[in-house]
Amino acid sequence: MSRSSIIVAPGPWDPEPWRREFEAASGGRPVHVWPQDRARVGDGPYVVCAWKADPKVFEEFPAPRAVISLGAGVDHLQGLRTRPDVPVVRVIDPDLTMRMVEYVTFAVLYLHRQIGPYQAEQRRHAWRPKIQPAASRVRVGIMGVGVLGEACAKTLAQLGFDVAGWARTPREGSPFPVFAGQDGFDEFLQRTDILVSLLPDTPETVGLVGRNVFARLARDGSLGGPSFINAGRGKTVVEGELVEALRSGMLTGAVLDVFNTEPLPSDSPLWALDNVLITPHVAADSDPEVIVAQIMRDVERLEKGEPLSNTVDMGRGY
Ligand code: NDP
Ligand code: OXD
Repeated sequence: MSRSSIIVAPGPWDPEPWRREFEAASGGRPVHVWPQDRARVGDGPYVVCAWKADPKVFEEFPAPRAVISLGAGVDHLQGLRTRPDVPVVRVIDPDLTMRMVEYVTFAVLYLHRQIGPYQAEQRRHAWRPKIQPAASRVRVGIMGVGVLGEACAKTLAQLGFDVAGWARTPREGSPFPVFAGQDGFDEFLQRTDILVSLLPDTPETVGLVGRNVFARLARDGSLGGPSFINAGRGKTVVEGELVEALRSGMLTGAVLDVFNTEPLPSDSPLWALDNVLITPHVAADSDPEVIVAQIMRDVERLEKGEPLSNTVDMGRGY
């Protein structure tokens, strides 16, 4: 098969590092950054490598050989759900996975070691030791134990936390318990002190996490109440109900990286809550220096007619 041009549409990200890495790794294939290079794009086959790009890119390039997400999530490619003819590929990379493991481990330890309250006491010059339970007495429940959730679960289990996962489909042979579907949801929530969401944004998960979920978390835990970490997708959470749960004490705290609207609007009540730590969607960034090499291997596979590495079932949504 003939070689493909590479159309790079990195949306809100700085395009220059992507241009640089693609040009260095493309083996002479033409690289066009969209929309900046619009005028230079010629005819011939192409792949589109995109991140939260304006959907207009697919009006201008309606017949890509493949679409490659520059990140792990593919919710930004929802428009392709009706295009089963176009293979969609996502990033699975140890660098990105480790970044998420770092973030989730940090967030769990932040809540477990009660760092938020200690920071508030430091500001008041107050020396007030709290009871500090061992990790083995803290039950962490991870919603979404795919590539990222499973890696986080294994690291947290190594640190001694009592970890379980929740997934869409049952699985066997997991080193930690995995509850599945609506049938396993109650039992999973009732044994969870720190709830971590690494769910993708799909038609099934939108608005899944709200009052109804927070109310079912364990109240008999060693940390005095349940808490929440979201590094998956903001749209899986009913944000008004999250705010209410954090104000009422239904949740003792939260560490949040993703939101209904990003950037988080300056008038969001979340900013002002003392028991919330906010980061601006940085849990696991895509590093062009490592991701582009993986993408180019897939482009070569495509051109040789070989199966692509990490294709996504867009009908399922992840
Ligand atoms: P995967 O596709 O590998 O795993 C998704 C997991 O979610 C699977 O365990 C899947 O279940 C589960 N799941 C999906 N739908 C449901 C459902 N309806 N009910 C219960 N479980 C469900 O994704 P990754 O682990 O690689 O990434 C997860 C998400 O993390 C990404 O989609 C992205 O949104 C987000 N992300 C955020 C980043 C950040 O910086 N904040 C960076 C990278 C990713 P099953 O195992 O049964 O298929
Ligand atoms: C991703 C992200 O999905 O950064 O990769 O959110």
